[in-house]
Amino acid sequence: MDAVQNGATRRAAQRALTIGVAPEEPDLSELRELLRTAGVAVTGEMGQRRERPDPDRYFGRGKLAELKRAAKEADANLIAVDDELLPRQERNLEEELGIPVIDRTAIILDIFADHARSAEGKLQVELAQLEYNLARMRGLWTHLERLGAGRMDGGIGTRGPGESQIETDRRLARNRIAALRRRLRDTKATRATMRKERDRAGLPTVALAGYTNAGKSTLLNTMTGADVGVRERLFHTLDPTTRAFEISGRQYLMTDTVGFIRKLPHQLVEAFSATLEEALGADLIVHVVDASVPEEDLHQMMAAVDDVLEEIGAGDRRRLLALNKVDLLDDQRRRELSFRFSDAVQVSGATGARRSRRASSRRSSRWSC
Ligand SMILES: Nc1nc2c(ncn2[C@@H]2O[C@H](COP(=O)(O)OP(=O)(O)OP(=O)(O)O)[C@@H](O)[C@H]2O)c(=O)[nH]1
Ligand SMILES: [Mg+2]
Repeated sequence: MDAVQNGATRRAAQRALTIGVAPEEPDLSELRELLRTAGVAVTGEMGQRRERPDPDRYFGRGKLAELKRAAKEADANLIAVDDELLPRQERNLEEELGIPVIDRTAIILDIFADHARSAEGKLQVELAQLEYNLARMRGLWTHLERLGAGRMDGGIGTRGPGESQIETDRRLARNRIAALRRRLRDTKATRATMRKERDRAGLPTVALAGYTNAGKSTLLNTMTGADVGVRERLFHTLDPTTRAFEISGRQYLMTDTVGFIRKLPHQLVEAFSATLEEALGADLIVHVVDASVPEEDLHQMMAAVDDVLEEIGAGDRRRLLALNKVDLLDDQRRRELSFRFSDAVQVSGATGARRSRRASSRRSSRWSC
C-alpha cells in the first residue's frame, strides 16, 4: 500500500461519536456534515439537554458515564463536540473517555486548512490554527504549573523539562504569529493597489455573502460566466473571486466570498477579516440564502450571517436578500417565502431563474432585467 492510500485509509478509519449540549434537544446534523467534509465517519450521537455545557467536563457526570458506554458500543475512536471546548474541558473529557476528543473549532480549522489554495488563504488559516493552538498550550502550561504547585511542598521537580518545552513552543508560536501577521499586512497592501485600479474603473461592486453551501459560487458563475469551483461540501470557497457582469448595458463587479457558519471560530473571523472587510466594502452586499432548508435552519443561518457581518463592521452596508435554490421549492413554499421576505429576490443559481421581488408577481425571468 502506498503512502497516499495509507493516508486515505487512516482518515476513513476515524469513527466519531458526535455530542452536543442545548436547552432543547441538540441538532447535530451540521456537525455530521462538517465531519463528512473532513472525511470522518460518524457512528453515533448523543445530546444532553442543559442550559449550558458543564464548565469542567462539557457533559454532566452521569451523562459522561453513559457516553463512555455508547462510544464503546458504537466502536467510536473519536468524540466530536459541537462547541469550542475550554482546554480543561477537552483534557478532562479525554481523561474520562480514554479516546481523543475534537471540538467544532478544530474540525472547521482542519477543513479550512485542507481547502486553502492561495498563498494568502494558507497564511490566514495557519494564523487561525496557531492562535487556537496557542490558547491550548497556555491551558496545558497552567495545568502543568498546577501539578508543579501541588508538588511544591517537596520543592523538587516542580520545574520539569515539560514546562520549559512548552515555554519554547509558545515563544516559537508567538514569533510565527507575528511573522504571519506581517506577511498578511503586505498582501493586504497589494490588494489595496488592485482595488484602487478597480475603483478607477468606477464600476459599482456587489459582494456575495452567506452561509456555507448557500450557492454563492454557483450564482457568481451563472451571473458572470466565471468558473469558480462548486461542490456539495462545506467551505469549498476560501478565496474571494471578482468578475465583471452586465445588466441592461451597465457593467458591475461581483465578488464571491468565504462562507459563514453558526459558531464560526473567532480565530478565523479575525484571520480572514482583511479579505472580508475589503470584499464586503462593496456598494451592495447580496446575502445569499439556501431557501430549500427547513424554516428553523433558515432563520438560524440568516442570523449567523447577520452576526458575522456585524462583527466585521459590514452590518450597515446596503443589502439585498437573495433566496436561492428556489428550483427545489413548490409554488406554495415560494409564495410563503415571498410574503415572509417581501423585499427579497427569489433566484436559482442552478437554473438561472429569477422571480420578481413583488409577492403578487408570478413572472419568472432570466438574468436580464
Ligand atoms: N438545486 C440547486 N442547487 C444549487 C443551487 N445553487 C447551488 N446549488 C448547489 O449547492 C451546492 C453548493 O453550491 P456552491 O455554489 O458551492 O455554494 P457556496 O455558497 O459557494 O458554498 P461555499 O463556498 O462552501 O461557502 C452545490 O452542490 C450546488 O450545485 C440552486 O439554485 N439550486
Ligand atoms: Mg463557494
